[in-house]
Parts: sequence; structure tokens; C-alpha cells
Amino acid sequence: MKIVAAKKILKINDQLAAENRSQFDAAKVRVVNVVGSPGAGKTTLLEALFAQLKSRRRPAVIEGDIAGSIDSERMERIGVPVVQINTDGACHLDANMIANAVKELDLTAVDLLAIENIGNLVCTAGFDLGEHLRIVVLSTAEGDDKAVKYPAIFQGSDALVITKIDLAPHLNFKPERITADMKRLAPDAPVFQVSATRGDGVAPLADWLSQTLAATKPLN
Ligand SMILES: Nc1nc2c(ncn2[C@@H]2O[C@H](COP(=O)(O)OP(=O)(O)OP(=O)(O)O)[C@@H](O)[C@H]2O)c(=O)[nH]1
Ligand SMILES: [Mg+2]
Repeated sequence: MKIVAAKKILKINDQLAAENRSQFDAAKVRVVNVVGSPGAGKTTLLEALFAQLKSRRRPAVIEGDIAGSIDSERMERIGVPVVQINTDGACHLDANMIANAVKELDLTAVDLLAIENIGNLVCTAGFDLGEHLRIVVLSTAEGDDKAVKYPAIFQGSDALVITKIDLAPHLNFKPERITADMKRLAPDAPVFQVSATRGDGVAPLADWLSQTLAATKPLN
């Protein structure tokens, strides 16, 4: 019997992620990995962010979905270059998928690459893609207890974006509860409260993202 240890697979992923990051650094492209549950509001947030950032950054997107190209079509509608990855069942993107998707992009025409990961709070936590920043998106509809129940994804993120804050009054969602949990798990990570559909809170997030990515030093 042959057993391939998960640790070995993760090690190979980490090596490929480091190669991706070197390629991004050489091309002066800054990369953000956007993670969160299905329907949390990742694509809507990216649409709102790009509207804010378009005068400052040249964005592109890699969209990860189990199937279909709905989110890529949304990006095409707002004029953002996009590559769709269909994982055909896998619950997260990995560094090899990103390496292949990047071949389809002209990195000389891009300085901000957003990767929308598969909607999942568990599998996405373990896989470095070669990004510079990871942002976890949590919508008010999911409940304010999620950082306690799914700590790894919050612990490994550089910022928490609470979305659908316009719905909070209907959902008994307490932003201060998840903010306290996030501070415990990732003390340096800022927490943003956003309504992407109304545009509330998007500007401070766009400013933070822009400044933080600009200040990010090559990691390899
Ligand atoms: N009220 C409200 N609705 C929102 C907000 N952001 C997103 N939505 C809605 O939430 C639903 C899901 O949004 P998406 O942006 O597609 O979510 P997603 O995380 O990209 O979903 P997947 O890619 O399928 O994982 C859509 O009906 C959006 O219109 C928000 O800030 N407020
Ligand atoms: Mg989406």
C-alpha cells in the first residue's frame, strides 16, 4: 500500500506558491486572495472595489468556481481582464492552478491581481497560492460566531471584511463579537464593515488595500 501524506502535497504546493510569488514580484504585480463562504459577497465586493480603484490600479482577476463562468462574465461586464478556473469538484484553488491560469494573463498590463477562491471557509485555509495578502469575507447572514468555529481561515488572513452590513439589523449580527474574535486570532489584521451593494465602507477598504499592497515587499 502506498500512502501520500497530505503534508507532502502541501509542501509541493508551498514550493509552487513561492514560484508564483517570485513571478508576481518580478512582474511588479500585487496579488490578493479573496476567501469566504459561498454567496458571502466576494464577487460583489470585487466589483465595488474595482470601481474605487480603477484610477489607481490596473486590475485583473482569476475566478475560481467548481463549475460555470458566471463570476467571470460579471468581471467582463465591468471591463476587468479575467481567467476562469473550474476545479470540477475541488473545494479550493491551489498554486498549480494559479500558475496555469496566470499564463493566460498579460502581466505587463496588470498591477493588481485578485484571486476569488472557491466559496469555502475550510479547504481554502491550507493552500498558499503565492498571494501577497489574503482577505476573508464574511457576510452578516452567516452569523457572528464563525471565527470561533472556523479559526484557521481567519487566523491566516490579513484582513476581515464583514459584508452585507446593511442587513445586520435584521440578523442579530454583532460586529463587535467577530471583531473581538478576529483580534484574538489575527491581532494585526484590520476589520472592515462594508455594504458592497450600497457602497458603504468600500472607500476605506480600497485605500487600505492600495496602501498595503504598495508597501508589501517581495517575499522571496
Ligand atoms: N444586501 C446585500 N447583499 C449583498 C451584498 N453583497 C453581496 N450581496 C448579495 O449576495 C449575493 C451573493 O453575492 P456574490 O457576490 O455573488 O457572492 P460570492 O461570495 O461571490 O458567491 P460565490 O462566488 O458563489 O461563492 C448576491 O445576491 C449579492 O447581490 C451587500 O453588501 N448587501
Ligand atoms: Mg463569486
